[in-house]
Amino acid sequence: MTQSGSTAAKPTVLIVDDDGVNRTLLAELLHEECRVVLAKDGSSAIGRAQAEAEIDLILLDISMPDMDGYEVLKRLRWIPATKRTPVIFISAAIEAESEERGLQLGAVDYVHKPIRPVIVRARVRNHLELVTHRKELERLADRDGLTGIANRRRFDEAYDLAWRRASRIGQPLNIAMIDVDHFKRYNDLYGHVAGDEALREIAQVIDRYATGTWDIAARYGGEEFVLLLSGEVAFGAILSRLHGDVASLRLTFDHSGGDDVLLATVSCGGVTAITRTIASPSALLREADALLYQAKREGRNRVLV
Ligand code: GH3
Ligand code: MG
Ligand code: MG
Ligand code: MG
Repeated sequence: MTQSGSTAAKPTVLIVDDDGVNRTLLAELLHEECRVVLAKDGSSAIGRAQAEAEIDLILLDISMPDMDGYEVLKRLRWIPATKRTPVIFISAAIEAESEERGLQLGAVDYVHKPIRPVIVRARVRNHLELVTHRKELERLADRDGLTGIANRRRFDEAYDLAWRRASRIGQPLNIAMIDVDHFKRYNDLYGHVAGDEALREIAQVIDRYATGTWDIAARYGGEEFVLLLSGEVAFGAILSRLHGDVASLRLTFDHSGGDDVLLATVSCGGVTAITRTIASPSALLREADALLYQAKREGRNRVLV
C-alpha cells in the first residue's frame, strides 16, 4: 500500500444524514483529519459504500425518509467496504430504546443531536484510533515474520477468494510450489543466520512475480513457497525466469573453506487449471506438490509444469 502525501493516509469517514445542515456541520468538523464521503439517504449511502474500497468509520442518522438508520446499518454489513466498519449513530431520538436498539445492532457509539462538536470529534478520534490498531494487527497477522511476505494464513484466504472468482468468471488459475534445494545442507555449511538471509532474498524474488490484484506469493512453511497467479499467463516461462532469478542471486556465504561452495537453488512444480475441471483448491495444490516432488527426484534445481 502506498502512502504518498497526507491525503492518502487520511481515514475515510462516511456521513449519512438527510439533513443538509447536519451533513455540512459534521463534514466541516472532520474534514481536516478525515476524507469525508457524504450521503443524503440510505440508498445513496449503500451506493457510496459499494464505490469505495474501504471505509473506516460511519456516522449514521437514524430518522431518514427512505430507510431508517437501523436498516441502513444492516445493509451496509453486506458490502465489503463496510462489512466491519464501526458505526456511530447520531440521532435526535432521546429515548433509551433507540440507543439500545442501535447498540444491539452492533453500533460502537450513539451521539445525541443537537451534537456537541468537541464530543463528536473526540469520539470519532477514539474510534479511528481503534481502527488503526486493528489494521496494524491484521497486517501483522498476514505477514511471515522472517521474510515479510504473506504467510500461510493469508495465502489460504487469498487462494479461496481467487478460486471462487476464477470459477465464477471462468478464468484459469496458476499455482506453483517452490522449495529450496538441499537447504539443510545450506544451513549446515553456512549456518542458520545465513540460511535465514537466503530465505529472505529468495522470498523477495518470488514476491516480485505476484503483480496482479488476484496474485499472491507466500511462505508456505520452512523453506517452501507458493505462488498463485490468476488468468492466462505463460506459466512455464514465468517459472523458468523465477528459477533463473534465484540462481542469479548466487547465494553463498563467505566462509573460509573455499572449495566447498553450495549455491542456493530452487525446484518448482507448477500447474495451470480451469477450476471447474479440478475438484477443489487443495486438489490443485496437491498436483503442484506432486510435480515439485518429481522435480526433486529428477535431480532438483529445475521447473516442472
Ligand atoms: P530438498 O532439496 O529435498 O528440499 O532438501 P532440503 O534439505 O531442503 O529439505 P529438508 O526438508 O530435509 O530440510 C529443510 C531444511 O530447511 C531443514 C530446516 O532446518 C531448514 N529450514 C526451514 N525453515 C528454516 C528457517 O526459517 N531458517 C533456516 N535457516 N532454515 C530453515
Ligand atoms: Mg434525519
Ligand atoms: Mg528443500
Ligand atoms: Mg521442504
